[in-house]
Amino acid sequence: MNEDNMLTDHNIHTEKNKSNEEQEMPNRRHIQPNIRGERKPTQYRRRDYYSNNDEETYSKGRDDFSNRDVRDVVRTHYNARPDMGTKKRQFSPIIQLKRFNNWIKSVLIQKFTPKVDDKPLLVLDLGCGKGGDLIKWDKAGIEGYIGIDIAENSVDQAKRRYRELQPCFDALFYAGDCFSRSIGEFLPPDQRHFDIVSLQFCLHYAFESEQKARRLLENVSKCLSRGGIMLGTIPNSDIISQRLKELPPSADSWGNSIYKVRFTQRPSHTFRPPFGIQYYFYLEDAVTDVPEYVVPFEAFRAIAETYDLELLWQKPFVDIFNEEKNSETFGSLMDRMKVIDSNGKRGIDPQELEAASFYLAFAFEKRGI
Ligand code: GTG
Repeated sequence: MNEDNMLTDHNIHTEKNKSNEEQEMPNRRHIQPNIRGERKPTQYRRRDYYSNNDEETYSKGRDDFSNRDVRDVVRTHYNARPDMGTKKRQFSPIIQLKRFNNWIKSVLIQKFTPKVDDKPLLVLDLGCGKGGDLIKWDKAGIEGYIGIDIAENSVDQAKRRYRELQPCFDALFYAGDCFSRSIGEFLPPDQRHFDIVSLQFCLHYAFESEQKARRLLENVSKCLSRGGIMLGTIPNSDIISQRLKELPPSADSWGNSIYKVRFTQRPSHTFRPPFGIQYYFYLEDAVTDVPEYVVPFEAFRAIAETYDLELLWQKPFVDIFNEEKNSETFGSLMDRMKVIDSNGKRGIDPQELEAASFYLAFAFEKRGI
């Protein structure tokens, strides 16, 4: 086992490093007395779960990144993005949108994390990035976490954040591409059993080809136990279809001052065949004109079903906001996460809301054996 992946060094945490999310979100451990407090007994520790690793055997799935293609553009882009830290992040021109999207992910995670006290929850975060969801998973009361991302610099930042945050779960982080390779090549057998697989803002890269989309869903399905949950966030193909229909014939892009979607080849709004429909996405202070692919939702749902993943729920971000903004749990969470518009009301300003309306959230359940 590579010691670098074994993150148990918890001594560099300071209060000043805490984000809004960390300071303000209610922690399930605090709500449920039987899981309150310190770590669970040692049988729930990572060392016991993830034992007998053979780094030599299972490192072959991790990439040497020798073939330059779209995934290298994506990887290079995220590798080049500095981690600005929580203080500077507050001054991001899209901080409202970032808070809003993080609130949406918190809602999704809290809604679909099983509420079980007698069983440790294990999470696989495919496309973990810089570890932006570590606090959310900690609040959800999980016991084990594996984060994988194609951008090795992001993975290093995620490891650093894990050390800073000292969450109450054990974690491993890997750099590699599990959209192209079998998870069996990637993780040793004792690291392949999860209750939740999370795919936040990353599934669209897999829709470059049917092969990649299938590979990813096969990996997810293999890793989930029966009743396990696959959840995530993706661009909303209904919105993309609607915007394409509304575009004048000569136009190939839309957006506003903070985001832009640009097709190199304008597709039919029905998205057939449903793979490889490429566009470039720009979001101020986040994504700089990176190629990604439409995820036609019905095709996604149908393929997922062939891997025993059944759709439980899907909702556009804006609908989640409208439904949950006044709810007891998530409305007050919105206040605590400072998701407020320029008038001091719950929500975000119109430009940011338009960018947020580009996305939907989903949850599937693993059926079968
Ligand atoms: P982002 O990753 O800059 O969001 P943050 O919330 O700042 O993340 N978007 C993102 N991606 C990857 C895509 C994509 O592939 N396609 C499309 N179409 N859109 C994408 O991304 C910003 C926005 O870009 C997203 O909301 C999407 O709309 C879009 P991060 O810095 O990780 O912050 C998350 C959490 O971590 C917050 O709670 C922070 O307070 C906390 N945090 C931030 N920095 C630090 C730190 O230095 N230390 C610790 N401990 N926590 C930190």
